Amino acid sequence: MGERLKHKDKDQLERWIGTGPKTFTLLYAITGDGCNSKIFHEKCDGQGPTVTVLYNAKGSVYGGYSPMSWNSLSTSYSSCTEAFLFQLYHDGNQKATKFELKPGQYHYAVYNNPNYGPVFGYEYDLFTFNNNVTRTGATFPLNGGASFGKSYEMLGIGANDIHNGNFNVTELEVYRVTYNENKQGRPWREFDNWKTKDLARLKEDILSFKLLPGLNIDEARIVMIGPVGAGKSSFFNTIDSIFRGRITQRACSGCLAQSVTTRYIQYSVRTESGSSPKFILCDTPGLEESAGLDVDECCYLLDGNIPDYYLFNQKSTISPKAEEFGVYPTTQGKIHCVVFVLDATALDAVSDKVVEKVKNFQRVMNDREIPQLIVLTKIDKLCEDVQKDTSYTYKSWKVEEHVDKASELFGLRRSNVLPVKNYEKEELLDVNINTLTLLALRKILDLVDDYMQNLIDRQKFGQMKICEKK
Ligand SMILES: Nc1nc2c(ncn2[C@@H]2O[C@H](COP(=O)(O)OP(=O)(O)O)[C@@H](O)[C@H]2O)c(=O)[nH]1
Ligand SMILES: [Mg+2]
Repeated sequence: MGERLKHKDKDQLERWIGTGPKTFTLLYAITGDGCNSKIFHEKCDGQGPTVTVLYNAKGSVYGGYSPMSWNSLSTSYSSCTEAFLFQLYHDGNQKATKFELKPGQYHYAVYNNPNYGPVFGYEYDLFTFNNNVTRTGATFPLNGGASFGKSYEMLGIGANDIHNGNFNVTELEVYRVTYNENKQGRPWREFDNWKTKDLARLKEDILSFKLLPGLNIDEARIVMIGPVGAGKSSFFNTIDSIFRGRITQRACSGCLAQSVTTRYIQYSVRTESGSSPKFILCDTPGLEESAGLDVDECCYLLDGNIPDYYLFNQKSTISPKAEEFGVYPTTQGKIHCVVFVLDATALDAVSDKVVEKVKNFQRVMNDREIPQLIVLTKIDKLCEDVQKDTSYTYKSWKVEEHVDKASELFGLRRSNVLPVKNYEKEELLDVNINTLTLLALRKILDLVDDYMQNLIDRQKFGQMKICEKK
């Protein structure tokens, strides 16, 4: 039986219930078990706290939480203060709202009747179904009813804004909710080593990164592309700070409307002891609808034709005839990995034209088999828990939601979307910020390694002539 309730929805319910980490076990689903009160009671009676969730074809999701077991012993109300109704989505849009019991209505929290499905509130705020409901096509026209607002405080939200004005559902699920002391908000991405010693290991991993022999490439060249103010310069500064052991500000960062970075600048990183990890980060001017790189410039950049510290001219594109144009780019000078840097709080503001521009860039990147990832910045602004403690990142459903969104926007794998929190106001380094950043960097270097292996194969099978410097 497939669960329809998403991970982040469970997290939201867990927070509303508010008594610690929970496990949700699916007990009953009408699509698999049938919409039948006898079956509902067989599966759900005596199971302790449960959550009932209704889904309709319009993408609305709502329901109720009962801290008490369902029973079919008699027809009676059960009394409590902690039951609540909720909505999670309306018309497919997230709308997380909790509707609590009104004072004086605690005796009518839930209603048990052997012939009814789950019922909440006095005659009845939410009455799912009576006896048996047969499926009509993909939906179940529930024969109960919703008179929201009798026992539960609906905060001015009308029934239409919860169930779209009808009671047809595509699914109704009941989950048992149990306390799970081993679970501290299940992460959506696995990683539990947020300790200083693990950070040291991560740093070692990155410092020991070497390019495959046989390619004559000493350093991986990673280019950052993204809108003005996305945090490209800050991402470099954050990485640089980690290796230097103090907050550095080598790349000029700020919040001017026009791009602070107007040059193509390549940065290498130096550790406290003076060694350098084997990568170079390349900063580019901000990507805008009518400014920043165009597709030709993007190709020149990828192919290593654009020299370091080149000042981009908004009015004209660099030409192969230009004096500074690198005519014999080496494999070393080419770009080996592209990182799109996006502000997590501004994903909706990325215009269709910018997305189209990026899609065109991706075409030329794919032609060259260059791996692409997204670094998603400013996640501290998305979620208070992350702001307080960056190690909460992989548990935050808000971050997860924005990772999903960014992955869809540019059509890249979810696992290649790397949430980060850059140094901006901090004066001191933080283990968790460092760990999250280095996890992102390690992933980037993993993809560089894959790319290099492909280069070796191209060389081996003679598909691509690796261009060497004269
Ligand atoms: N809160 C927060 N602010 C950030 C973060 N990354 C960058 N910023 C701020 O966003 C602004 C723009 O950053 P910048 O690196 O100059 O963006 P760029 O134009 O892409 O190079 C600066 O004021 C940064 O301090 C982040 O992760 N969290
Ligand atoms: Mg910049």
